[in-house]
Amino acid sequence: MKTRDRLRIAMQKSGRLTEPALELLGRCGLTFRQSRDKLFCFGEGEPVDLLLVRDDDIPGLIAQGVCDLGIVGRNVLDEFSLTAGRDAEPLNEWRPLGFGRCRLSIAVPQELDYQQARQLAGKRIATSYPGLLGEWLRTHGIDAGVVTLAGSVEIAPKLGTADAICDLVQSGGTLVANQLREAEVLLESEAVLAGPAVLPADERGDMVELLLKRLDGVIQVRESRLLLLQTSRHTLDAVTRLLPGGPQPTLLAVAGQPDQLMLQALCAGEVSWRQLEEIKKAGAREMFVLPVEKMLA
Ligand code: PRT
Ligand code: ZN
Repeated sequence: MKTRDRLRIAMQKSGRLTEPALELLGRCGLTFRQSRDKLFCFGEGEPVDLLLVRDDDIPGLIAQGVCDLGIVGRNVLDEFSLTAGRDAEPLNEWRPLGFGRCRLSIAVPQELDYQQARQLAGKRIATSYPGLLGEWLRTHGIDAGVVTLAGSVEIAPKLGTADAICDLVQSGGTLVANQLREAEVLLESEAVLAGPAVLPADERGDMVELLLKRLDGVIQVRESRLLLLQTSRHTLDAVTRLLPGGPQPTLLAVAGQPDQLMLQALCAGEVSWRQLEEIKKAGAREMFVLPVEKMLA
């Protein structure tokens, strides 16, 4: 087979991951001309094209070598790896991408007094993730029935086709609406950049390396926050101890107030209201949390 000289990335055609994936690729300098049938998008700047498909098809397309990379939920990638069979090309999660967060959980009817996993023994659990559920049941030594359904898993207990379900949960609203309660979390998921465990040894491999570097820069900046606050000198230690991880803060004098300092710290992740309230209690005031747009160390 003739090798391609352009990199091909598979992503979801229309769904939860579509917009954030396109946005992320855009930030990495990849823009696309959308073709009419919308299956194939030609990359404009870099030699990178997109294939727009159903998310479930993405791991298989990579394993077959039709695409070099894919943007897909960890839940779909891991399920493929567990069920594809030994002959399939092994896939790797190259980067977590920080969107499409959800968890794969077992949920039980609210009226069940659920205390521990052993109570699932002998029950029928409906799921679209038989690989991941089967593996979890095996590692926990639980003998339960797995009922594989393609969709509408959450109504199975009401229909009497299962006693519990194993499905993706985000806000938990779907579970509540179906009188179900989350009992066990099997997998924390988010969108990931998936690819073969061994990258192609030609220009496409170089392009993947370049893309990974750009992604790292984009992800690092996206999660960084600049924290600005004022504190008096005698509360400085207490305030500094509570700062979320990152390099040493910068201290600036405040004009006309010799006891006051302005503190500036780059934080590696989101700063929550709780954290801010704790820092304030330690003596900080005038606090600002700013997003970081670009960073060049
Ligand atoms: O057509 P195609 O097959 O491509 O799309 P799809 O319908 O299979 O996928 P889509 O767009 O629904 O989800 C794509 C990916 O988004 C999933 O594989 C997950 O990795 C991720 N994701 C994040 C979610 C959710 N959050 C989510 N909440 N996928 C599905 N859900 C569903 C879940 O199945 C349940 O029905 O939303 C419901 C639960 O949501 P809450 O908020 O009520 O808990
Ligand atoms: Zn799907």
